[in-house]
Amino acid sequence: MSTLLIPDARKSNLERPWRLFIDGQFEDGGGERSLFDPATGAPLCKVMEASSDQVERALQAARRAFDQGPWPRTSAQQRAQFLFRLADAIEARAEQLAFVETCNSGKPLREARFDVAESANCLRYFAGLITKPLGQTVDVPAPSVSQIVREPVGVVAQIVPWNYPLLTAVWKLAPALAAGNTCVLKPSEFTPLSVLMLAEIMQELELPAGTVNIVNGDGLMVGQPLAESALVDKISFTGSGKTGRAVTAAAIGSNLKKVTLELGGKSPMVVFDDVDVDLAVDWALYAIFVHAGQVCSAGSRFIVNERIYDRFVETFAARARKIKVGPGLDTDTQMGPLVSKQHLQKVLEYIEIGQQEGAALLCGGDRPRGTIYGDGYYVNPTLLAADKSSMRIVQEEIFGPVAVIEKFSSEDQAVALANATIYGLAAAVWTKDVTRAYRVVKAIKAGVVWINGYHSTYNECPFGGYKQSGWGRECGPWGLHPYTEVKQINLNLDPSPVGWFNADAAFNQ
Ligand code: TXE
Repeated sequence: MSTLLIPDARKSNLERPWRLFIDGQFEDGGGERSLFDPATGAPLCKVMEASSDQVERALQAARRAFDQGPWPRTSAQQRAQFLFRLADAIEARAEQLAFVETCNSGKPLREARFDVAESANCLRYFAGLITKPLGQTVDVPAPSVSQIVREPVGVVAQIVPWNYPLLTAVWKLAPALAAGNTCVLKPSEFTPLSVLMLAEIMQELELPAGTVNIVNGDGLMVGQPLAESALVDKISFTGSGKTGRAVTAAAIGSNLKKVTLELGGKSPMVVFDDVDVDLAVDWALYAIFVHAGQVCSAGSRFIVNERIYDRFVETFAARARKIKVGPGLDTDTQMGPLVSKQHLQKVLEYIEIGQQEGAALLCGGDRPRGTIYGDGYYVNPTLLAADKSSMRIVQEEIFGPVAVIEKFSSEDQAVALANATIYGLAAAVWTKDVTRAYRVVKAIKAGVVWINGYHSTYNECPFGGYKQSGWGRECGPWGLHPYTEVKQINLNLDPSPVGWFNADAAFNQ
């Protein structure tokens, strides 16, 4: 198998220097990394990566741009206009962006197209939001009045992962820019391409120099210095719990910069026995196999009532076996490869661990065979039956096309199983009984709970986790506020002598 899957005419989108974006200019990096096509395992392109000096220069540029540059001093309306133009420009280049996203991350083209469209929507949402009232006045004792305003935090560092390279970046850049901050963003070392294209668009639209800087590279060389830097006022991170802890420790150990974390999950889908089983299975397949399970909110634990358990398993396994696994650029593909060879190894290891722990393999567990797959990083849709919630495959985030299924007999047991991990990002409840649905929703500790659905996320609504799934929320006003500092401005309308030494008078001020 070869890179022929990537049509020659479109290869030019990939075969060019991928550089760093610092202080409004693209520049060569201090090092270089080879990227591989997840669909074939063949070399894709090379990307330049930042040296320590370049990371420092990017931080200095963002600092200068915040302290002296025009962006934080523009009106909300001007910032909104830029974000609207950026959204239009993304849409004008949607096909190129989606193509590059698929080549780099492996996700099916239609999923990449969705991500690009959502990125434009997200920019428009925050463009609209920032021009709406954000402040308040508070009725404090006369003769003064307090006004509460929100100001940008300052320099924001943003570290994003490889599963939604463009969309997670835009989820962070859109509110940060709307609020008037300046940014240094580190894409994942595996998937920097679409974000670099975004930087090209920002440059064409003449975003003031230093407002957004993109530094490619790995976690230790580039990510850690961002978390440690005293030039940074806030850091927003999406990735694993382990790295999230390292980022937080660095923030605490340096200048106590503000921290927002989105750290993935092990999200349950609870299915009661009054549902249409075929329909519930349809959604369960979507919950786990979209983007091959590499989704922080993936429905990776099915908790199913014992009365419909066998039928659920049978239907799920039969349909999972029919999912068309293949290269993302093939429009028939329903599920693409995993992002990298390292990640493929991790997912295969978990399938092995599960069986060693005593889980029954109900479907998948292997890799698809055939010339079309080359050395691509594919795993077939997999379902494992777990009988103990202490199993590692129940507790740990696998982040691949691997779900576990557990059985329950009572509502209390279903809730206990749903809550029995360290995570609390998302959950779903499937039942026709609306009273029961709300009862269970209230009992589940998760940042988003879908009733008779899965995966719907909205730019307007908060996304983030309870427990060890993170700190804070993204999207909606909840996603904008962490990019602001709150300031109370108190105006004394009648400054008479303070009367500090006269207890009664002071009390009446
Ligand atoms: O994540 P990391 P990895 C989970 C998922 C996956 C596992 C490991 O279970 O299998 O994490 O993936 C940067 N200081 N999620 O190793 O390390 C890194 O370069 C600062 C869930 O890829 O968390 C990348 O840009 N930054 C998740 C980003 O952190 C550091 C999405 C994420 O990488 C750093 C991805 C350091 N010391 C993985 N080390 C989700 N929440 O959706 C690494 N990085």
